Amino acid sequence: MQTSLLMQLLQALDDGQLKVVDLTTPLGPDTVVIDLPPIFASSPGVTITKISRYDSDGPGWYWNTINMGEHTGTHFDAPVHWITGKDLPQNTTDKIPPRKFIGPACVIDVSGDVSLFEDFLLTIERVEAWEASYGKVPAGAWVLLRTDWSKRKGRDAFLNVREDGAHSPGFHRTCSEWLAKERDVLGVGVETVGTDAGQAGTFDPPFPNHHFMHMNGKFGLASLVNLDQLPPTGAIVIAAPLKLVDGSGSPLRVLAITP
Ligand code: 23J
Ligand code: MN
Repeated sequence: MQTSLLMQLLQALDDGQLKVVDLTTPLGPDTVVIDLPPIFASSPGVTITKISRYDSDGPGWYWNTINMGEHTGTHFDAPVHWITGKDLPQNTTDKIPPRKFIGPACVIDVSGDVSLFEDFLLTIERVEAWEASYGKVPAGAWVLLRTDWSKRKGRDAFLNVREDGAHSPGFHRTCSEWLAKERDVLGVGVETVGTDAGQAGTFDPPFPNHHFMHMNGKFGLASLVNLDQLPPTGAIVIAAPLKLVDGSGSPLRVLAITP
């Protein structure tokens, strides 16, 4: 019997031909938030306070109030987040067309390089080498940078801040601009706290990945986990931010469906 595409998808999930991989880190008081230089305002950590828990404040129900910055934990960066994207159409979390919340994943594994050099930056040449093996990055894809950075446990190891600032991998400015313009990606996703390298505040322009991605209407995903469970190609990513009115981003659940 002919079943619909969507019913075939569910059947494949049930029989194990496809699986769901959770690319999201737990969101709670221990979630590590970016540490900008003290001259800039900082984003607060996560606080969760009880409204009631089957008690006199609500005898039959449990619920909490949550407080955090938009860019906390596994989160989405909208184009309006950066000044270069501030005047683009449909640049906020409530206005992005929902079709853009799902796309194919191109996973570039640079974990070996990063284990040797914390400040590793992805270059155009490196993506072209990946393309020689796996094919051209298609328009509308998420480029996910697998660094294994999410395996670093604890705030100090994860942020890796020294006297001269944070040290963590990212993208060379030319690569960010090329992925946005020449490959027309949906955006980039990373395992680090933000989509720019730790030292990117010192680059020209500062934070070049944010600068070029958001200038071109592209998105970011930060603090992803489990990228080591994805194939280089063949998975799809579902990343739908909260529909915050005028939002610059939001925490979200990021799911991959993999063969
Ligand atoms: C503000 C300023 C610099 C950076 C960031 C935010 C992020 O990484 C972010 O979460 O978008 S680098
Ligand atoms: Mn962000």
